[in-house]
Amino acid sequence: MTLAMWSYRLRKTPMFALVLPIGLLVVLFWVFFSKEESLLGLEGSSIATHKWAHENEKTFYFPYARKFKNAKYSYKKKSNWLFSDTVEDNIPAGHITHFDLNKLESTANAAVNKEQVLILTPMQTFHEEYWSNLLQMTYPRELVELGFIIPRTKSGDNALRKLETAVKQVQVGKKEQRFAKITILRQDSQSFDSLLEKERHALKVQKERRAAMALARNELLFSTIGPHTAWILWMDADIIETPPTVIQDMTAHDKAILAANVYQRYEDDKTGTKQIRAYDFNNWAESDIALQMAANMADDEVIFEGYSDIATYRPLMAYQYDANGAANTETKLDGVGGGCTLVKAEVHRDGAMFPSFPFYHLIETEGFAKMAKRLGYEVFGLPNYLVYHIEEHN
Ligand SMILES: Nc1nc2c(ncn2[C@@H]2O[C@H](COP(=O)(O)OP(=O)(O)O)[C@@H](O)[C@H]2O)c(=O)[nH]1
Ligand SMILES: [Mg+2]
Repeated sequence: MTLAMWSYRLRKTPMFALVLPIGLLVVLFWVFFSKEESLLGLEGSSIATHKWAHENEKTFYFPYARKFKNAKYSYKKKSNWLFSDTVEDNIPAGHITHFDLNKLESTANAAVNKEQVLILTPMQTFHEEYWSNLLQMTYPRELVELGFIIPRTKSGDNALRKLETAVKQVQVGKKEQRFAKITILRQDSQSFDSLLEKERHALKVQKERRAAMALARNELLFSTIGPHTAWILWMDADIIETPPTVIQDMTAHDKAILAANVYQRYEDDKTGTKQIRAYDFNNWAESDIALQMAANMADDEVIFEGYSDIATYRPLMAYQYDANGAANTETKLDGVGGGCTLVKAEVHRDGAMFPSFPFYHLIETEGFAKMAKRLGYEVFGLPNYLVYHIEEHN
């Protein structure tokens, strides 16, 4: 149709002159403000509020729908005849994602601010109680990702099978019950097949075992942390009881690193009554004696906490529990365990990891706390906030 014919039609049918611009406005509104799944695969968010990487480059960008449907990515920038500074950027959905880490926050109001939490668990044994405890947590599941690393051992094979069954049940269930993402890794580094509690706690196997655990934790961390991760909750596979609000409660403290106090329920043999006892001795504050011991040690020697052979006189959080004290009491720590420890993702992103080698005579989670401190972060614990380790009968 020629231009002359267009103008003739417009003059003849004034309704057409009205309908055309309104139709155009409706289409524009639909493209920019539609809340439906957008053409760009930005599920649930409108293109209008999406921030494009090039916006910082001050170029004009117009996402033309048909191009995005059969998009090809090209690094070649083309200019446009209409807008001389236009950059045609053909990005297929999900091909390139950009995040502004300055805007990623880990705050005291994590759930309200929709902060994403990654729960990381090295898992040698799958305990039903661990899984049901995880499922009773009330932090919104769409904000929770899970990561597991399982050793290449017989017990690992067994754990993997059970974990996969449990995962499948939740992830094919109701959409709003699903976790945002679940990653299961098979360990690449050395692992130890199940040792009995007293065997694995024997001092002589500690260095090797903790070094292997450090590697497993690092493999897990570096394979699962995403640019959207705000918090990481380290939770061992044998932690079977936490308050349902554990993530909300712990994030509310707004600490770089925060450890819960790991206890154990048991039945007293003599009285037959149910009791609780301290379990994790890796949450401690530094003592002058331990520092002096470290100063006299050879470079590759490691101090382990909780062994009478090495009397460090470090104040242990495990013994600071006060049944009548406030659950939100905080205490400063220098070493932490991995039982139930919340970490702001920026701490790991800045480079704090689990040394598999003696780092200031510390290793694994205790070495991690030291490394975070060297990076300028503070480490805290909650002596009156209890979570429970499974009771092993051996
Ligand atoms: N990936 C992996 N996880 C392990 C290995 N050994 C233990 N774990 C897991 O690491 C966590 C801590 O180990 P655990 O033996 O319970 O240590 P303890 O509680 O300090 O005695 C638990 O979640 C275990 O299931 C291993 O060799 N590889
Ligand atoms: Mg354990």
